[in-house]
Amino acid sequence: SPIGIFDSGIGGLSVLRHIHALLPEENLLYISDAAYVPYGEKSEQEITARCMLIAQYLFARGVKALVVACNTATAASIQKLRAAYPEHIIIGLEPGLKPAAACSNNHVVGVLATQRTLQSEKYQRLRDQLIQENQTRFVAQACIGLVNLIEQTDMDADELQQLLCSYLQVIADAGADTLVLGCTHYPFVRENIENVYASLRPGLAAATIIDTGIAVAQHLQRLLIQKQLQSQRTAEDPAQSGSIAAYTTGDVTHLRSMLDKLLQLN
Ligand code: DGN
Repeated sequence: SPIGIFDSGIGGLSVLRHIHALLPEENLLYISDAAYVPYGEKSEQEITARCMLIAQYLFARGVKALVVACNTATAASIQKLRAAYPEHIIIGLEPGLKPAAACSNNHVVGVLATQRTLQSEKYQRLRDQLIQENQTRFVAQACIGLVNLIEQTDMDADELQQLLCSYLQVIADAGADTLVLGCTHYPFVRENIENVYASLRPGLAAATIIDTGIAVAQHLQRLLIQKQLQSQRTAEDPAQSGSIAAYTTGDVTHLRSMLDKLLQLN
């Protein structure tokens, strides 16, 4: 049976590619809830309603594990999803504050995420705990509009540059040497983020970028092994393994072109 992965849009594909690379024999079923993107500016109730509906659909399709490949949806709904499906593997995405605090030399960490993620209790609790433990300072920036920009097939490079400059300036002023990509859409503009950030800190070493996509794939692998649910490549039917199927509540043509653009699987 497949692994279900979903996001409000194409952001979760940045997680899917790590899962596919680490577990190439698994069949993946992806849902882009593009009719409802962005989640970041919606209420917790609205987001939870979407997550419950998508989880219900994916479990009905027989997925053996569910990856909530969206920080916003995880913050809003993971507890309710786990309560509704206690017997299933459900993995969420969270901004990598812990690895960032461990990596930062000067104990100043910049966090880029959606408004909803930064306002969530889950995020604030973890941040406060780490502030106490590590004496790390977290400079958070809600990147309103960035998800919508990344969702565009013909993203305007100047617009992206301007948006990143304005969002990264505060973080650069605070002197952060480590940046957390706290939204699964952002890895797709990782290079742009690195370049803009470097340009705002002339003469300083490049920042460390934290993206939890790989760690999530590894966590999923561990759980599958633990529960003996991992797929083996069968000699009789090799075509049956490693497939990727993607569905959307939005525009199919858009999803198809984004899959080609972002995944470049072969
Ligand atoms: N990709 C989502 C996340 O990781 O938070 C955000 C998408 C959104 O809808 N704002």
